Amino acid sequence: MITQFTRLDVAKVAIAATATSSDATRGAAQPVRGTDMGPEQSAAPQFPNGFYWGVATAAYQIEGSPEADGKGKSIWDTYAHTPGKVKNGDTGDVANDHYRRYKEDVAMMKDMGAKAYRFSIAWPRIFPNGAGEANPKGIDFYSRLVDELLAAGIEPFATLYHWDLPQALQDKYGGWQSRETPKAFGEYSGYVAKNLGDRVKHFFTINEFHSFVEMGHQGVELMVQGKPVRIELAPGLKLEPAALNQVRHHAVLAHGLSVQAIRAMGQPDIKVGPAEVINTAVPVIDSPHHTKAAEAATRELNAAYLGVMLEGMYSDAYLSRAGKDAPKFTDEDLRAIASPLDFVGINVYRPIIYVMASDDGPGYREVPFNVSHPKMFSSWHLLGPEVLYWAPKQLQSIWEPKEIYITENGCAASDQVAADGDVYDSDRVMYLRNGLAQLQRAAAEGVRVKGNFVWSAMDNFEWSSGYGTRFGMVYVDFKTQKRTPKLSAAWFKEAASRNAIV
Ligand code: PNW
Repeated sequence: MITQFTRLDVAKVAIAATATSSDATRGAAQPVRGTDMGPEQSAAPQFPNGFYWGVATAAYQIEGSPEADGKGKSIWDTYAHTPGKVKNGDTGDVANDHYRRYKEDVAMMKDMGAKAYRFSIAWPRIFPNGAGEANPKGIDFYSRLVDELLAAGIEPFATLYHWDLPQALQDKYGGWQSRETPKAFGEYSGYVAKNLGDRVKHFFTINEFHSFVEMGHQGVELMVQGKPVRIELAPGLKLEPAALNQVRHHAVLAHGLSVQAIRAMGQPDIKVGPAEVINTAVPVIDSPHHTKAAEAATRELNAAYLGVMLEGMYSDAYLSRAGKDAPKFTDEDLRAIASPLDFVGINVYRPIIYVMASDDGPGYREVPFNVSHPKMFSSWHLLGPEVLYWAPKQLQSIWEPKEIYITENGCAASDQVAADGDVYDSDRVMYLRNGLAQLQRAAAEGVRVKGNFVWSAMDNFEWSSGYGTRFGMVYVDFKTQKRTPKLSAAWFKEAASRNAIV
């Protein structure tokens, strides 16, 4: 009990010290706060100077205007309009009407204290048929958005593929089943870099390889609190193992060709990397024995995506698991896939598995989630804030990327506008505070994390779950398009302004 009281007292002092030092120390180099507390009780340092406190969205989830200015159809236009695919028959036809309200949305992000914005570019706005003739009105929209962001002092980070494949490529080639799609993606990437690269200095190639490949081409089933949860995304295929492995390979090949095209066509100071949902094995016990085992597990869990991108080869374990269904590839493919990167972006929502060291098998074994393990509001979202420590820590230790971005983290909540007009998303504040404190711990230990993007800047179209699953720090009334910042937006603003959580 005595230890508990002491910790509580220390925490109170730390909070008081943080409050008084916030304005004075903003931007200063790693100040030591609360020096009167004694050496072993001093507060954790801030995030590094210039840390990007960002927010994220994706084109199909917010833009609406599916036919404006010559846009072609994407596989999400088709999928959402297929009866039974999306909850309540919701579609992205209007979404947040961001295509027309982008100025208002940029102003809102500025008000929240966001220093960076990760948005995605809709490929079928730029190439309505996936390849061939570009549509200048498509790139104009993103050019205006980028100008608006820069004028607001918000750094633009653009994702080239956030799942809205041109329908023409699906129809003509079977989409990601063909090598034509990575080739077309390379050309599209080069075109965008050439046209926006004078102002956009950070590009992410592809968002969540693992999600759109597995959930879009087979469907994924997870056990959460003892119940099965099935997730599907467009195009909603159910491929055989060999075809699925080939889609995986084409996805990483597209990334590699995109990196090469950006280097060839864009300005030399452009930085580029992927934005992958890293499958993180979290050690249940914090001893070197178990943490090493967890690292080995994480490396293997990501073999088909981050592994091949960062090592230039598929792991033996992956290839032997795949057996006769292994992907077909050339050495040249591997060289392209492993093109040197400036950073690695990772989306981090939850631990994928907990592990312990083991003398059997690969040196680790999975520890099952207890049925009572807490979760957040969306069906798949088991809670484990420490994953925001382990994911970047393991990423750095296994593959040593130059820089790391957390390209997404956040949670859904049952948000409602209260009688007084505010939205009290206490669970989201809890989630962000605990997760980002873990990220701060990683940064304090020398993990080269340069920024974090909260998913999401505002409520939006949550894929197959539709509009009922709200991930925003800003509430959106989808009938009136009114935006209302939630409690979490106020929390974010405060944390961003002092560049620290604790
Ligand atoms: C990401 N999981 O998807 C996407 O990048 C976003 O577009 C999406 O809105 C956001 O996270 C929230 O879902 C995920 O099952 C989908 O662990 C599924 C999982 C994680 C992320």
